[in-house]
Amino acid sequence: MLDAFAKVVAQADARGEFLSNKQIDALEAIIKEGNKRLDAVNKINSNASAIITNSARSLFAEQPQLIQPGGNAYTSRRMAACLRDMEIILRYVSYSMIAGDSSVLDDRCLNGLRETYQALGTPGSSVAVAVQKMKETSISLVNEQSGVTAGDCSALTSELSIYFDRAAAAVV
Ligand code: PEB
Repeated sequence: MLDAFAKVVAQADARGEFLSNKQIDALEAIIKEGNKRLDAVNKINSNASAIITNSARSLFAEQPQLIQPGGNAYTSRRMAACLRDMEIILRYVSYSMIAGDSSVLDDRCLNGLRETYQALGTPGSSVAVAVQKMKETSISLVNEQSGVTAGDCSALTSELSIYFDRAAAAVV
């Protein structure tokens, strides 16, 4: 598991080089936007259950076959597993966001997930839709300016998008 700083150190060390100016500039940007990053993660964490339940509700409205007999989320046990999976994915996205690096998401959540879903008969493409819905909700929450100092969050929201997109692409 790496964060943005450990990542460039590992890359530079593999080549036996000092950090490049470009690498230092990227780290400087992370430091400068540090408070915004914390606000963004805080916003996701404190709204996690709403992000999950609203996204799940919207998925099941679009794909009602999932919750009908024979559907992969049919029975409350499977529904609970589905909501839990969404929570796990959102949690690892939030870890990546605080770390500024996707390795924690890749290594501890997405690695082998497609194969797990294939074995379970869980439709990965539907999981990907749920992840995209969590992405949209999370980004609009991060862009809300209430309760935080107003500022430009475009770099942070595009980074956040990348983590959700990685999760969605890993399950289809
Ligand atoms: C991944 N999900 C499920 C299982 C595992 C995971 C390992 C099997 C064991 C269990 O049921 O607990 N676990 C999960 C994860 C990590 C992990 C991400 C990462 C570290 O350790 N079904 C749907 C929807 C979707 C869904 C499309 C969006 O119809 C999910 C939610 N996952 C789902 C369901 C099950 C499951 C298991 C319904 C139960 C399937 C079953 O038992 O038949």
